[in-house]
Amino acid sequence: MKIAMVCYPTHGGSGVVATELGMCLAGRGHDVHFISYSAPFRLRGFHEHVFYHEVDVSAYPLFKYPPYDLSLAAKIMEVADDYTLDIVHAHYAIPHAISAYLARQMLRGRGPKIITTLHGTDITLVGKDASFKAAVKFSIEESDGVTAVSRYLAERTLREFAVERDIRVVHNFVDVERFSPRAPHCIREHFAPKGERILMHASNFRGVKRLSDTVEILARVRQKVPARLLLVGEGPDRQASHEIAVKLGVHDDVVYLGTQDSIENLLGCADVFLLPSSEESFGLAALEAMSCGTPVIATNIGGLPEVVTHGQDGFLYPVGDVESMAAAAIDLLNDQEKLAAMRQAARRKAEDHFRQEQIVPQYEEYYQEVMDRQ
Ligand code: GMT
Repeated sequence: MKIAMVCYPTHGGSGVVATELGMCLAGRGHDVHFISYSAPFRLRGFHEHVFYHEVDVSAYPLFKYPPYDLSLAAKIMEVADDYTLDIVHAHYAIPHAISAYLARQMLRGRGPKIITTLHGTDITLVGKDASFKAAVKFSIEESDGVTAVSRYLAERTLREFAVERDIRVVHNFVDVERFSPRAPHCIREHFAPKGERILMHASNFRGVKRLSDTVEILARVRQKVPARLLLVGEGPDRQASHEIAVKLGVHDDVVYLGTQDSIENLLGCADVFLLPSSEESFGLAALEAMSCGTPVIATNIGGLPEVVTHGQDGFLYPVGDVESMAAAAIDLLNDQEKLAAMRQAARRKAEDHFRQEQIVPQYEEYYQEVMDRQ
């Protein structure tokens, strides 16, 4: 098949899933065309069957806000025409699904099928904004196929957007060879020179991630076990988390690593991965940690219970319950046998339920199903 992946190129879950999916499909012989405003960060090196088309945004002085959506629609149309695309796969409803719809209208029925994958905040946060809601609903209704990354997200979309259509659940996935306990990992001593235990969190440091809770957890853990917190990423809540670390007197043990392209080399270094989010449609970072054999302590919200099984491969607690999260971490860090068993269970979960070889064919089948429909 000839497939376009329309996605955000930055360090965000939807862009990561789109890129990994595209590379895997290319490895299976499909032609994959990435369309974005810059090359997706995980698209490293040369890959056979992979093409990249950059969207140029006009800087004409009349535009206070350059119309990216229109430039994107024009680029999708051009690529669809030049390469006779079968599928345009839009990752994230805003604006990708809407631009894909416009491109198809401009092609006047000659166009490819449009499949939209809902990732989370396009529905749970941004999509609920009054200025976007009608457009998001419209793009979902007008797509030829719609997938969601968890049952939770599919159900919430149907309920909150009052759409009556099938939404196929295709869970996120991981390359278990690359994200592996056996992958070349960072040197623990570099981050924990006195043999401290390592807590880790990775995200875009936005409000929903509750970054400060990770610092609160560290402060409680450190009262019982020497530990350090490695924070991977960048975003608006970085400064607030630093201020809390200073207030709690743990700032020397909070290490900001910035955004990292090869997080697979860091995750296995951690003893525990923290994801105390208030919204999480799936939690790809948690899955990648589990694949590296790192148990997850997270919140019992959104799609996280579809990824983490409480007490088996991690722990889930209510949003803001930093006491319980810290107690679970302390218990685990003090019990080597339990930690080792949980590490194995986390890895097994990734291998048995979320390996890319198992999930990517679900997308291929769905593409075919949508193409076969009149
Ligand atoms: O986590 C984010 O805020 C980024 C966001 C995105 O779309 O880039 O992530 C969402 O999509 C990921 C990939 O499907 C999911 O694993 C994340 O759970 C989801 N984030 C939220 O729901 C907050």
